[in-house]
Amino acid sequence: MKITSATKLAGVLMLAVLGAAPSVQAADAPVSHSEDTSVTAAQRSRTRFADRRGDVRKAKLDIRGVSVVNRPDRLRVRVSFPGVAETYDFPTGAVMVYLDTDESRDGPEYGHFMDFWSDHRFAPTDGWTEQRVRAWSHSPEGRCVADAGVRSDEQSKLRWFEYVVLKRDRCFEANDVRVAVSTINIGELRPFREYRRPAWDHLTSRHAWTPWVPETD
Ligand SMILES: [Ca+2]
Ligand SMILES: [Ca+2]
Repeated sequence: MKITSATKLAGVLMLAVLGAAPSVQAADAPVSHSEDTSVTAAQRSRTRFADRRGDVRKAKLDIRGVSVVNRPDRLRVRVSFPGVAETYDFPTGAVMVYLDTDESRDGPEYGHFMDFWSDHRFAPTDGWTEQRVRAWSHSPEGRCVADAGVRSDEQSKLRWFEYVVLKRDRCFEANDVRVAVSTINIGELRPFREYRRPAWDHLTSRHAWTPWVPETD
């Protein structure tokens, strides 16, 4: 019974996560890989970074690659995984996407932080630590919250998650960026169990930055 309730709750929470920023999702046309003629400007300007396959004990959050689309109006960071057979067969754990926007300051300035079955937060950082601030907080709803959202592959089979943030004065302001990505897998939801040790994966290595990705039209 406990698992059934948890699963239902998880579904509701996940919908809340995916529906957190409808304005962002509605503005992004679905990405199609089917025909060359359907390639969008965003795809042409996508910069890809690869990570080794199978370099983590648990497969679900094995980072396969990260791509970045850095446009004047928004930043999109897509993290790709192996995928699962069943919709919402997600692990418990988290994805962290750190953003460096200022080379003169050590470490990231911002990050997307997504806990599976819980919530997604965009926040400034202090060093590599999330600093929740009112502007980006959901309670009370901050003035910048609607700018950051999450998308996933159409069938929610953990093939990729994309973290989007709009560029806006006094919210997220950036030109060139670089990213660092980490995942932590702490267990399974169905049936529920926690691993004795969490499984970490990083884009190449912990706190390693990609090269700078210039802003392009
Ligand atoms: Ca990997
Ligand atoms: Ca920095």
